[in-house]
Amino acid sequence: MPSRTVYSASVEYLQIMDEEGHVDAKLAKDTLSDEEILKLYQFMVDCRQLDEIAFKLQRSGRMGTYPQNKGQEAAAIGSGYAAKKGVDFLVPCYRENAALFLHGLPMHYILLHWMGDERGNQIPEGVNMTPLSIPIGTQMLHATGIAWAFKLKKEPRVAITYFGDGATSEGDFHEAMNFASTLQVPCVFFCQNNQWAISVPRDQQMNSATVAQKALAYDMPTIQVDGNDLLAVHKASKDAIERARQGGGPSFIEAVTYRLADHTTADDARRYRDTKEVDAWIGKDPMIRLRKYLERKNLWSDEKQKAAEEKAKVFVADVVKAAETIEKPLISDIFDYTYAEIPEELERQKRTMRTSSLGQDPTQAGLAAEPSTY
Ligand SMILES: Cc1ncc(C[n+]2csc(CCOP(=O)(O)OP(=O)(O)O)c2C)c(N)n1
Ligand SMILES: [Mg+2]
Repeated sequence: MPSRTVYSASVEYLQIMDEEGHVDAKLAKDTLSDEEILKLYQFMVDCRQLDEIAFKLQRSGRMGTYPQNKGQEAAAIGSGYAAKKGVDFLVPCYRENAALFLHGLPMHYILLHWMGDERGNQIPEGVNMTPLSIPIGTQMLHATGIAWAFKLKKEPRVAITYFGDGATSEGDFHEAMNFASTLQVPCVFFCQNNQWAISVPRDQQMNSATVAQKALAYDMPTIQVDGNDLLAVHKASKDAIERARQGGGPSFIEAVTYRLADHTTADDARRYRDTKEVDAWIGKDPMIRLRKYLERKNLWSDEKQKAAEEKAKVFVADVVKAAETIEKPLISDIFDYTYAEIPEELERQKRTMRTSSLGQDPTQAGLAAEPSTY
């Protein structure tokens, strides 16, 4: 019996704008207009400012912990902008803030989340996303389920889920991919390959040459893009999202990017990362190349940069104020938002939580209206 090849495949790599801001005109034709690039560049400046301020809030004791998004903005913005706001559904991890803001999450919600305030997770009505997922990988299964619901209800909507390179080493990833592919649901799997999973480099946790090739096992369209190239990310995302919307099933995108900061504020990456590697990636910063592109087209200048940064500072100061001046939560929230129907034992605890050591229960009457102290 002759041997034959029963399957073969390859993975395409897409870059449209290089590190110097030069663009491949043919590939750029169907992507973003200069007007959109200008708008998204200012947005990127705003998001980078928020990221830096969040870091400072943590360092000054005003926030619990925070994972910086620095360096990964093009991946979040290019993909988020390609999805339809109010229609499609984002299922995030924790390093794509900009995509969430594009889809209507008020910026101060992210600060509230990392300040430990649960209200940061109460996604407003009409904003289509799940809260940040801190357990690695669990959200990908949710995305498959949400997309399956869209398919069953015959709604032309797409779920797009975000996760890191490290998450693709989890069983949940493969289960989500297998179900999505078998059921042909409208889901886009967007991997931000930032080269590190805390202190574990990519090549120590997987033997695959690319992350994108993992999707081949599930017969999904897959692509590797320069994740610091806004245009490439946008094009790949738009193609995948529209294919899913037309009934073409799930797709996979590997955005090759880099975590320019520590894993979180609880980490010190200098202990395990070579500064030469970091320096090389600083040169590939998505903001730098966009700025070079805009300058070459005479659409940007030092003055405009200064004005953009000033604008971002004022804007972000208001975001911080919104987070820090929110009224304190009620103690009773802990009972009210844990169960749909509160069990009897907790009902009793709620009723008597202010009972004094003498067994009195003097303050229940005003409880609902009275703000707690932390
Ligand atoms: C199920 C689970 N296991 C372990 C962790 C601890 N943990 C937090 S972040 C992280 C690394 C994630 O790396 P990656 O998926 O590449 O995302 P990145 O942080 O690089 O964006 C790990 C192991 C966790 N949060 N959840
Ligand atoms: Mg990673």
